[in-house]
Amino acid sequence: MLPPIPMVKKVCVVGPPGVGKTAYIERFAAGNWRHEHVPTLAPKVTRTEMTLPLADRIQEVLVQVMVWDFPQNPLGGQRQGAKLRGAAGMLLLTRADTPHPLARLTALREWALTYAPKAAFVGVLSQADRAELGPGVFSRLREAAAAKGLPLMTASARTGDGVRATFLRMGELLVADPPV
Ligand SMILES: Nc1nc2c(ncn2[C@@H]2O[C@H](COP(=O)(O)OP(=O)(O)O)[C@@H](O)[C@H]2O)c(=O)[nH]1
Ligand SMILES: [Mg+2]
Repeated sequence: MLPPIPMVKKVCVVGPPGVGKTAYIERFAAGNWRHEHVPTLAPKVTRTEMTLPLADRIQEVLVQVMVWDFPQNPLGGQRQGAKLRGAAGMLLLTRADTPHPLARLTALREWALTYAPKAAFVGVLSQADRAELGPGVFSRLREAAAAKGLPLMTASARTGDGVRATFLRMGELLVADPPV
């Protein structure tokens, strides 16, 4: 097999304070779960890597994902938005136990699109261990999100369920794009 093609992508994790961005990134990057809430005071970039197959299944891509975690107040205007520039992808988080999660996610996406019009998006219902989303409820939500062109998944940083899957989904979208 040929050596994997290296690719570097900026991916931002976006969502209001307390939604679980930092916990989610740490769970993916280090497999850790820390209980206490340490507010993020400055933007932090975590470098992660994943190897993904290309569509032809002959060659692989080594995607270096620079994951951006902000102390952001989303929809917080231009200063916040400017940090999204150059992002190839965004993981949009809203808590699984908040009402109208899809409306929140699409509002986040609208805001983010002004700064990164070509970004790929994945919607994540975070802290899924807190919510009792019956399978019927979740599949209806997922269908409604798909109709708006947004893949929707659930993740829990506490249990780890779904975290890796959401990053892999993002990785697939980044690899599907022609390399910039
Ligand atoms: N039960 C549960 N709590 C979580 C989860 N993820 C984060 N939290 C808690 O939610 C709070 C905010 O998390 P944090 O990652 O700091 O949110 P951020 O402000 O978006 O970075 C912390 O008290 C975390 O322990 C999760 O998946 N499940
Ligand atoms: Mg944080």
